[in-house]
Amino acid sequence: MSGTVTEKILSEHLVTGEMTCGKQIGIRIDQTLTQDATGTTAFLLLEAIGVERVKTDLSVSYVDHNMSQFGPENHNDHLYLQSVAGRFGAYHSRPGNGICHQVHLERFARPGSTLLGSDSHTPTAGGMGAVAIGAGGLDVAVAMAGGAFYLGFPRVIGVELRGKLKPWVSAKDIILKLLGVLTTRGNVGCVVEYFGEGLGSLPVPTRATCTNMGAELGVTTSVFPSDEVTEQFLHAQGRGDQYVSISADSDAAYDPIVKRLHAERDAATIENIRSCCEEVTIGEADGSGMYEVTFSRVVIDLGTLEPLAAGTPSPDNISTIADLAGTKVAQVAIGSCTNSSYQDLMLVAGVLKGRCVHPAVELAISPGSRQVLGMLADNGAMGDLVKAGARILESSCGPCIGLGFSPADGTVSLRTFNRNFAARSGTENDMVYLVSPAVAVTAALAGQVVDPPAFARREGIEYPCVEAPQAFVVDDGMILPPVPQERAGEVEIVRGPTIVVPPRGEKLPDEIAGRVAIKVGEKVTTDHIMPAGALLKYRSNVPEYARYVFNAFNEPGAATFAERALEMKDRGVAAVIVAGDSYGQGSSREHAALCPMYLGVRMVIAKAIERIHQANLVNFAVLPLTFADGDDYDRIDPDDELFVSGLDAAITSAEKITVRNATRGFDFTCLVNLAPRQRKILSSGGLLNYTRRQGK
Ligand code: MIC
Ligand code: SF4
Repeated sequence: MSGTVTEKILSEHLVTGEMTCGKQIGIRIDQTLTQDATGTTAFLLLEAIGVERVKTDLSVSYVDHNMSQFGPENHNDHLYLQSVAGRFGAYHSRPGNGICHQVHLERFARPGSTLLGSDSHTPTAGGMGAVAIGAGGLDVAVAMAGGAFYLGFPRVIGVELRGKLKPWVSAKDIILKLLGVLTTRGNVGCVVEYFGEGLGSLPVPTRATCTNMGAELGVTTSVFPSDEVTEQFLHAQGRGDQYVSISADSDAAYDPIVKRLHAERDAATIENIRSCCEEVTIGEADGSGMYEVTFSRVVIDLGTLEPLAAGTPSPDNISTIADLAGTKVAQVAIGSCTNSSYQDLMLVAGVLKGRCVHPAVELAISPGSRQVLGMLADNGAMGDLVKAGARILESSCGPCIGLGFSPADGTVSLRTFNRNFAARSGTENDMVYLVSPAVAVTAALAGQVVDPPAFARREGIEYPCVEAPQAFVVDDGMILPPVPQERAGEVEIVRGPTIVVPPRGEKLPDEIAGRVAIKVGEKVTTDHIMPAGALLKYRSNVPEYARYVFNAFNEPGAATFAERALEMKDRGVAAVIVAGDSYGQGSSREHAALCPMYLGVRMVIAKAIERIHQANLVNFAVLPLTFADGDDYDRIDPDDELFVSGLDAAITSAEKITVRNATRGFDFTCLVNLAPRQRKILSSGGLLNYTRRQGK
């Protein structure tokens, strides 16, 4: 088939549906990945589905999130995951082997394949020419059981790269530039596809940084073509035989992009669009000052990019490093699945060699994988990092998910990560900037934000030109292969007492007499709904973890959201969540649906709900509705009684439903934005019930 890379891979994997924008398609999934924080639930649900063995070409269970092991919970999870992976025919990447996305890129990702992962940064493998999508654990369990994955056929946003990056400018600056153009909002149902002559100079890990952080755009995934650069990387990983070439045809058509933007509030975005998009048209402003801005593709001239940063609370809150120069920095963290590759850390080591971190700065470095760590140890770069005063953390998510290395009150932390949602670092009112390794390491030496090339000139630091290795050191000793089918029955699944079978969804009643249990504002992330950090250890125990739903909004001394919701549940009143735009942004964690469901939440009404979270709500039989008129959001208050009837029919086929606000005495219309299969899932009381009924 001719077309874009996205179209080619999707058409090869199509099992059902029509390849027309917005229409639901089902695709075959070649590979899955799970990580421990979502993986225990995914495997418990796989067990509940009732298959004997995973049916994908390859499934890998990684342990990389919950590694601090305060109390027995984390180790219980590890033992469960190792045993259940062995029994069900999945590979198991042991704690210490690295962050799932980095290891998957190195050892398993294949061009032209489909990968579904229970982590929102699964698109990292798009840097290798795979269609790699993040989803809830139950969707991944269904894929492991051989079921298709369903999605709306995407709009493909073309991003043309021209020219070559200057020294000290890198992948992070490309994706931050793109976040400044596309923002974190309004990209649901799209795929970002990179093309152009600029690709040739970007190694696979650089590409993977761009596709990884594409998750922050809210797109379904991001993808690069598979070319000689991909071939070289696969070859260096000892996997040259897995190379296939995939590129868009010269006549491939990318979809036009339409964004609704506010003339004043979004002035910077409009400026970015004007400066680097083609065929830009700006429509008439409506009564509320919103414009429709249309453009055909994004064009980024790599040679003109400057180092950038994204400040708390959103990855699209972009500034230039020139603007931030002089800002005092107390902490620098280099790592995460976004920027902890061999090349990233060799650059950092090259800058630090023979120098020492600024006395006002604490520097932590977490290598992305055991391969990266081992190679740095072998070639001496690790010695340079250690001698420079860097604190070497293990190869895991660590500070990226608020597990350790939280910054001090009132201080600035520079991180090479992908998310900077308020308090994600573990510190209230944190001031985190997401930056490239070059910006991070120069700030660690200077004690303040500096322009890397200018600082390097002043200090006599030569730009460390890091070549892509001809051969990575390959040692898969920490990846346990599946137990052969004939012996799988002998594997005992280890279930510590903190591994609790998750509750099931229940069919919605035809009528809901509910109450607004909470009303939240715009861009509420899954981190706000289900906090991670120190509470991440309760992931395998929904009743315990559910106590912390909406912890970020709980007031000291007042009843928590969980207490209020459970009290309503006891009285037979359904809890309703009312939310603003982009509700459920961020992670794939299905606990953000599962735990509220456990507390009695039956309905979410928002101005807009993000893709993965919307799917997770449906999977656990919570009804996601959106306001037909966003202004109705302002007419609802916490504790209002809401009444809705005729749900059976609405779920089966209606596009709209009327909700009565009994407290304020008015009716408002909500959109029932559900794909046909989602309607069936809701009618069955959730994806688990639906899948069992389908026999897979
Ligand atoms: C994240 O970066 O927020 C996480 C932690 O990796 C999540 C997954 C989870 O909540 O377990 C994600 O990105 O999906
Ligand atoms: Fe781990 Fe952070 Fe990557 Fe999530 S974003 S997988 S927490 S490193």
